[in-house]
Amino acid sequence: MPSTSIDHAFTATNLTSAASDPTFAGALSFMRRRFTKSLEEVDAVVWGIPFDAATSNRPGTRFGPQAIRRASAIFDNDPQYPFNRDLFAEMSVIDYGDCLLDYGNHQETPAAIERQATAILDSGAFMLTLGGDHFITWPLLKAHAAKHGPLALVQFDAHQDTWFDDGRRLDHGSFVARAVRDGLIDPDRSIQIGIRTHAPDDFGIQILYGHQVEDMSAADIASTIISHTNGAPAYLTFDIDCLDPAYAPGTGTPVAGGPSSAKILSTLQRLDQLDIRGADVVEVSPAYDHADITAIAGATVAMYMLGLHAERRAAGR
Ligand SMILES: [Mn+2]
Repeated sequence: MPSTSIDHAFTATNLTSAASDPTFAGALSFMRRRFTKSLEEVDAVVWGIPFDAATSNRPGTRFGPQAIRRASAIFDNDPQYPFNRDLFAEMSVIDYGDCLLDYGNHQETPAAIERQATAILDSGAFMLTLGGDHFITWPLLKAHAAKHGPLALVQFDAHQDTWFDDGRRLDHGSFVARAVRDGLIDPDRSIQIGIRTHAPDDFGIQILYGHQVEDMSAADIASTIISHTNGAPAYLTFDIDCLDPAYAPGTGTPVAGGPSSAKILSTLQRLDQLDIRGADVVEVSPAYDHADITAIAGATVAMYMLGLHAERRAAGR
């Protein structure tokens, strides 16, 4: 189809309807959603948190939101596979731009993220966050838990992120420890998928290790997630290093032996019964990427998260 408009991110006249910008041109918001700070009449918000100062190994995820937005241009005006619908036919989704942070004052970062996330959630919108390193999920969980109570954490990751935390350090490897300590998540209803490292604590969270995921079908993984969360309000966090480095080389702490993007996307597709109250995609680090492999994977995971939300809305859930 020839394009009938361009720069949908700022020329769109309403917040619904798919864009028809050429893949190679036009302003690069996430999936060409309108860039705006207005939260009126908004069903879902996509925004970026370009923060990587809590990274233990290779930095660079501050460029993640830009890379994911750019890669999302590949989703054109067609119905989005596998949902077979224009996700934006009835669901108004905006790109809120990025979280304002002071690079010289990182101790203020958690409060700044929590404050801006809370403002978004207060509008009633569903919030999808593009990271950034995995530290950002802690203040995001604080904002969500203030609204929904303790959440079932569904974490796709190569790492448990339960490392020691003294409450002051900024570490992308301890957000789960903090979330348990602060009562933001319910460990008994939480689950981690794709883990292939060891950390000192699991806090009773169920783990599907990499080798188990290798032996399981996507349907088995999804049904395990659904039964373990058992209808609880859930937060879905997707560390791109869950995927094998073959499918996501552009990340700071890659671990061999992970699942394919095909298997994990097939798993996500089956999570329509999960009561998702918020979601993020983190740890995309384009400096280590090749041919946008990782950015495309991250953008696709983010699109699936919106797709699951659109399915739930359409089903009246
Ligand atoms: Mn992580």
